[in-house]
Amino acid sequence: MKNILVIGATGQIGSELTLSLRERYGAAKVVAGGHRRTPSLELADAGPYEIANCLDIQALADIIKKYRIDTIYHLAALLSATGEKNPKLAWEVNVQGLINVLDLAKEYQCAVFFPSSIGVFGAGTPKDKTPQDTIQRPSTMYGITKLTGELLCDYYYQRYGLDVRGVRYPGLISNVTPPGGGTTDYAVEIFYEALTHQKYSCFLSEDTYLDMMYMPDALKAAIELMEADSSRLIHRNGYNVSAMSFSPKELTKEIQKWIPELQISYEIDPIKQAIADSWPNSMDDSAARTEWGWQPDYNLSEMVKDMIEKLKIKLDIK
Ligand code: AKB
Repeated sequence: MKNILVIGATGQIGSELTLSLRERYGAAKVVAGGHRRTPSLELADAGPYEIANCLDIQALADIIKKYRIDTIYHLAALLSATGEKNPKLAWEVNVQGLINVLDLAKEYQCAVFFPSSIGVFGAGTPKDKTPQDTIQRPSTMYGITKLTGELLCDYYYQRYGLDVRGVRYPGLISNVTPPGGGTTDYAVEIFYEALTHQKYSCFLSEDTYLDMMYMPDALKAAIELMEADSSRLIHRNGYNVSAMSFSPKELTKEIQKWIPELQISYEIDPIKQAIADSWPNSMDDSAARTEWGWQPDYNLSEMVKDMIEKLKIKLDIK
């Protein structure tokens, strides 16, 4: 990995992954590709920044040539709830955007990281310890686009030998860039509301279990998979990666250990609840553990402690 392009660098994963990659490989080696003309100073000042729209194939080709890119982390995508509001746009960005990236990667011989999601599973999938290889009949447009993405990545590997790798991320929790338009977003919102107002109205029911992961583990998964010995990878794409599984009620209890005044109420959003109900409670990630040594660092209590400590500093709360 010599020259890296992160597409979606201003998003929830990209804003932190770009900084981690720059720390690891050197700032000049990692181009942040975002859709904003005014990215955060941290992103734009510490290394190269380019406007990168995955639907603009010529602009992407120019960036790849200019920086002699050999590895692309393609993170730009619409999330599940937004995808249900605008299914055609979700298909356009999540599928056509990926095809553009794969075609360019083929032309310029780049390795590609593609983040899939627990969204690729559906109501017919076993919900507990969801296997790596199982029924995949998603009912959301987001899930359909991510499953199509997994298949496209397999196709480009098998047909053209393109080095494409990817994981199925669970809900991601971060104290840096908030998510936007996801079904698992409650698990981030609750921290901000707990610290600022000591109350939170949750859009999922109290006993909705979902797989979740703290952002440092999500970054570690992406980087370690891309550095893994290719000969050990049997699945290559769509690896289940899991770190913790909890419900809103359990998360609230854990946060109350730090903020006892927190009160939770429930105002269920039927669309988001239906999406969450179609997803696994917890995934079996043994293929990732065996094939490239995946191992998360944070469980629920460690994540909650770190989130509260970091957000207190960010929000200037004593
Ligand atoms: C979403 O909720 O849409 C995402 C995901 C699980 O892929 N966080």
